[in-house]
Amino acid sequence: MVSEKTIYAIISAIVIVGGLGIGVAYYESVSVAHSSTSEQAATSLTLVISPNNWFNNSTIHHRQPAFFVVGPNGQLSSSALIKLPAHKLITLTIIDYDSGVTPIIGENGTSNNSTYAKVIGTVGNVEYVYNGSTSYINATLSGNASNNITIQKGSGWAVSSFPWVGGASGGWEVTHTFTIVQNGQILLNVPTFAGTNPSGGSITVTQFYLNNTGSFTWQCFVPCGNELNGWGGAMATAGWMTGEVEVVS
Ligand SMILES: [Cu+2]
Repeated sequence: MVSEKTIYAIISAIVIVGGLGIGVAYYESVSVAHSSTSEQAATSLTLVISPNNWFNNSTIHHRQPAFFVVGPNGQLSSSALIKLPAHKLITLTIIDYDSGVTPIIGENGTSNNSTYAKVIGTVGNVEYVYNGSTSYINATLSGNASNNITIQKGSGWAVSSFPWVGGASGGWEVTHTFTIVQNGQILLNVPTFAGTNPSGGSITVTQFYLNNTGSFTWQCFVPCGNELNGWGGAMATAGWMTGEVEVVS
């Protein structure tokens, strides 16, 4: 006969061992999830903008511009969800194959809001622009030969905002913006240089911190889509000219 006490002891042992097992399993799943999260939230982000991507078969929706993320091994991936770390210096590089000025910039298809031609939320509120020969506001670039093309912080290449060029028929020298917003507030605004055809295209490098964790929207504020005064198509489709930024600790 097995005494009642012995049975209780056996049951207790099973419960304790089982509990330990669950504890180990839980700990492992948490640590695995944590390490994969920190892997995805790299401190450098490289984006590529291509101007003429096939959106769908409708005649007005083909040839839409889009941001792509360049992955850690150089592969292209969607910009619909971008993970970034909080409280770390993030280096952003935007390789923009698009060009052309815009008279319309801002929250809707008719706004002319110069705020979005400014660099906001980066270290020093500047960005560094390569492949440009225009007179940027606050940039002091006079010649490239002595600059030695210092990537990331080439002295004299810093731009704090882009000008309006071309008079009444011209526009802001901005093709697209990479803008992170939180409840209508601009956390980050990185405009890309409009370039000049046929030598259009530019590379923008800047650095910034994100100090709050959570989910935010990124959006281009140059209405470069179709319909809705330029705010349809790419402008309203995640992975094209808008998406989500998840800031993780
Ligand atoms: Cu755009």
